Amino acid sequence: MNAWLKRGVIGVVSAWFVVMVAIPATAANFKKEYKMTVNVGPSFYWGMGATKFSELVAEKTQGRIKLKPYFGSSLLKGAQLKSPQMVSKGVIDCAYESTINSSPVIPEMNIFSLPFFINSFENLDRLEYGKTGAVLFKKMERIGLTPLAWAENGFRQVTNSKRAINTPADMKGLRLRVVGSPIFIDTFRALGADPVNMNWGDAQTAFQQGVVDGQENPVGVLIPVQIWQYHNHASFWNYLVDPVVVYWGTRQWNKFPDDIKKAISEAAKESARFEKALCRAGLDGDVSLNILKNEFNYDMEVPDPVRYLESKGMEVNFLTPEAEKAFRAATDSVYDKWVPKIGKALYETAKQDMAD
Ligand code: X2X
Repeated sequence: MNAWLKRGVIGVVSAWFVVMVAIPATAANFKKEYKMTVNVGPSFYWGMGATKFSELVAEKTQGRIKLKPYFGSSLLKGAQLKSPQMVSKGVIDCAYESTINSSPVIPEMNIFSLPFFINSFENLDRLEYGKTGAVLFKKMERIGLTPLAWAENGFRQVTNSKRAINTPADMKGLRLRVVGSPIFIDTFRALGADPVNMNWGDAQTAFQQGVVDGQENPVGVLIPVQIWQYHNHASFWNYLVDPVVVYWGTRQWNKFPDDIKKAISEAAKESARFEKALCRAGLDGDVSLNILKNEFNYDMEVPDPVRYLESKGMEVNFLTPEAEKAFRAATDSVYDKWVPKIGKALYETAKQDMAD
């Protein structure tokens, strides 16, 4: 090979090398669209958080990453409990999902579903940002998920068309739609109700047709779904809380260069702060309303969810401290069965986080 030709070959080879090395940082290597699964619709508070996340991802990556929310678990044909497996396998890239929907795969997530265990936003934050949250994120990492932020669905309240629920006796025989996570069936059976498992996608038809007497969900779901169309009683019993985690499939995540990882992580955290504030607005004094106004320039449409439900004709009641004790006592069997599944050590860690 003459010198001229040799130089040419070296030139081509080194140009190829530069392209190959530089490629992870170019758009060419990204998917046209990344898919995000969300169990609820876009008008639900948690759906609004997912939309905010995709907007922030576009903004913070200068349009290099397009993340599209697929609402109503449409990528899963409504099978909401399959989100962690599908993200872990890489069939879906990312999720903005309730911990309830990952609890069948990650039993430790049931720590949030122990009845009458975590009863305030302060306690929830202590868990999420304390040792408990760190353990849960480790569990997610072990099954190929990269957790990015804690968002929220909220404290779940029961609504029904029969009567106000003030004492455990009021639960007797109520046919209630619950999510298909087994701890819910155990809890409602322990309380004397007649729970039925149903995916959220089917639940709305069940409410319309009066197949069930009631259901349980936080205000960020009750208001968008206009629950007053079906139920006239709302019992605010804060019996358990439902966080949402923003997570990405690790195999896919690891293909991103560091600047993209950083941008997406920041977008997840910022959207989660917005979304948590939507879910807590009017339930934590002025704290969340001020976050929305001052940090996001957002005026909450429903600044007082309890009054709002009342204005729609619902009768809203709250439990007395004695009633709450009676409900907690009625669910002892749930603790006996579920604390070992969650892990006694994690249960103790959660108690410790709340005490600190
Ligand atoms: O199915 C439900 O009730 C919902 C929408 O709250 C969850 O996805 C856990």
